[in-house]
Amino acid sequence: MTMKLSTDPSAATLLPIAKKEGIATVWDRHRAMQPQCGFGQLGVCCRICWKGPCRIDPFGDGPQRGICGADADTIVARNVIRMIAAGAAGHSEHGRHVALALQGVAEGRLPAYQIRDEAKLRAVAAKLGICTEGQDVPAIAAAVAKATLEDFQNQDHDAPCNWIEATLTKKRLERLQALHVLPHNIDAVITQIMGRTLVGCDADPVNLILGGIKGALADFDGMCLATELSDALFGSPTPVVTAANLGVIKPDAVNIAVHGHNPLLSEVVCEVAGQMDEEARKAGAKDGINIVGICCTGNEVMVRHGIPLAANYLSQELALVTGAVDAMVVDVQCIMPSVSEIGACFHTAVITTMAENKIPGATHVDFKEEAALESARRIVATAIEAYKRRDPRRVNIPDVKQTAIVGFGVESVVGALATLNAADPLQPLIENIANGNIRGIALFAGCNSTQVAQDSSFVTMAKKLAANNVLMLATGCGAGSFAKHGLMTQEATLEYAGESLKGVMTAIGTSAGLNGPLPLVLHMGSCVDNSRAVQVAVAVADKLGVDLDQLPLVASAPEAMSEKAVAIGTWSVALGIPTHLGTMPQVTGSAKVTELLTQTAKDLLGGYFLVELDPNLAADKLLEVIEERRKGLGI
Ligand code: BF8
Ligand code: SF4
Repeated sequence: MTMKLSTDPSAATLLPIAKKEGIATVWDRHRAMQPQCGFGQLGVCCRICWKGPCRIDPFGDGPQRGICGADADTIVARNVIRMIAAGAAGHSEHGRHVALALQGVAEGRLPAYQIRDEAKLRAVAAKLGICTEGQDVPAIAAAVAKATLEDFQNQDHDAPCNWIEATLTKKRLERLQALHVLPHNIDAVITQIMGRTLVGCDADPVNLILGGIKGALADFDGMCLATELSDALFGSPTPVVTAANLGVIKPDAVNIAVHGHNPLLSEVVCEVAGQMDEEARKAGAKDGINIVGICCTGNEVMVRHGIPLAANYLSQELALVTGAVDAMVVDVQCIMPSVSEIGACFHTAVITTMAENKIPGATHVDFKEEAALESARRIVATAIEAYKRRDPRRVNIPDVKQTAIVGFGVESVVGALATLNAADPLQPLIENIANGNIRGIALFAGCNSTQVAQDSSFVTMAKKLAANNVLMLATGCGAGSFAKHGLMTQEATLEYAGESLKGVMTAIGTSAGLNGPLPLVLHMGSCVDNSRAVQVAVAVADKLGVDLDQLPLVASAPEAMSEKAVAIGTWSVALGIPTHLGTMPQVTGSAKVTELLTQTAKDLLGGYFLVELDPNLAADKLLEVIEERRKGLGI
């Protein structure tokens, strides 16, 4: 049986071309990898020391303990919390980078950056309890940066991180404090996970998972600060009409794909590209420079500036197969190492920019915030040079592109609601949830994975939830899926939303000046921007005087893959949110860990993992959860 690889129509055009050209893609390598290791899939393989590798026999015939005596429960728990630590490290390193940039701006050291959203900076300061009266913008920025960097430096175990304390409901903070899982210092918590999972340390699966939950909450802290400080520096998202899929690549432009996660790079590349447009035209590109996004960097510039999104995770290689990407500029995370080799099959310059993220075969242009403009100019000049080498006979841009209305941050959602009720913007949302016009809210997050036909689970689930009047938010590659499949349009709302949801979306959209409904799925941004959805949920919970685990709110990562998704999913559970996974988590080799995450968590935290690989059944199960929560609230 051949499994459908992708439901993205551009893949159908480009995969045969890749095949003809002898270019292997992620799907070819997936096939070559079959059958994948069953021990790894169950999480029962341990490589933590060199007496190993050890693996536990899941059928009970062979070894039930590793050479050191660790059993399946210990091994699985250690493996999964190391994944959480890695995910938290990725997000919070991104966050630290942004916080240091804010500090640099405050001190006047970074001419390429400024505070574009002063109101956001002030709001963040107020949230962190910083007094801003009589302070100028640099002083406020310095104080916000200092309070943020404390989350990486505080050594008082009893004092939780500033951002998490300023973000969650009081009840949630108390509940997490009682379990001793509130992080006090992001770096320390990540280090503790690595330390406690060394050979011969923590062997208690419950204790290990609690340590993992603390790490996941450190991940949440890092995501919150990354999102909010990026908004202060680059502007908070506002609704903007743009486009998605590989058809956004233009045949007559110098196409630069920005790929990765950190807006510090992509923002400056976008700005410099505007200044160098004439040079591109002189090189023969009559449409100048065209920036397109891939993965979460794509989402960052999409929601802030309406830059079109070319691809989500699984189609990053196909962007290169179009033969029309002149430069792919990458920073950190989710960049397939294969891109340099595929770029070399064409004229494409694959440019790495971060000292700690290099790829053999790529060109490295070191990017430092102090000299950001200079580096960005070198990058854009490299793209223009590469364009001159482009072979027009090898250009195959699929005629596939969808309109997408994106840019729904907390401020813009509240702003849209305020057009209905200026005095109490959340009231219309709460009223419509209470009266059942909106049954509940679902946050779609996470990646693509070769375990699922690309985008298929996202799309199937969204259509079913929409028909059942569930309001949907999305981030990351999930948002990319919906944008590419035309579900971020007003037409999609008219076509797929249930009657009552359609009515609410139309009322809000019309009153907010969109001349029609809100798009079916609201694009909140990149993966770190999952923190935006939490902020909306906290505001609603506070207004109702309840905690997050009482709201008819669910999360879903139907095509999850990355260690970052493991961290996000775990904090989502810790915040009290039922969290669906549509790919099999590598924990099922331990009945105890599986039970902890899918059942015990419900008693301890209110949230829990719900694993369902079939997207239709998954949507049904989430609808049941939403109804159960409604019943709990008596609505
Ligand atoms: O941070 S959704 S594949 S791009 S990990 Fe990666 Fe997954 Fe995409 Fe963004 Ni998030
Ligand atoms: Fe094997 Fe134990 Fe070493 Fe893991 S830590 S590889 S189970 S001996």
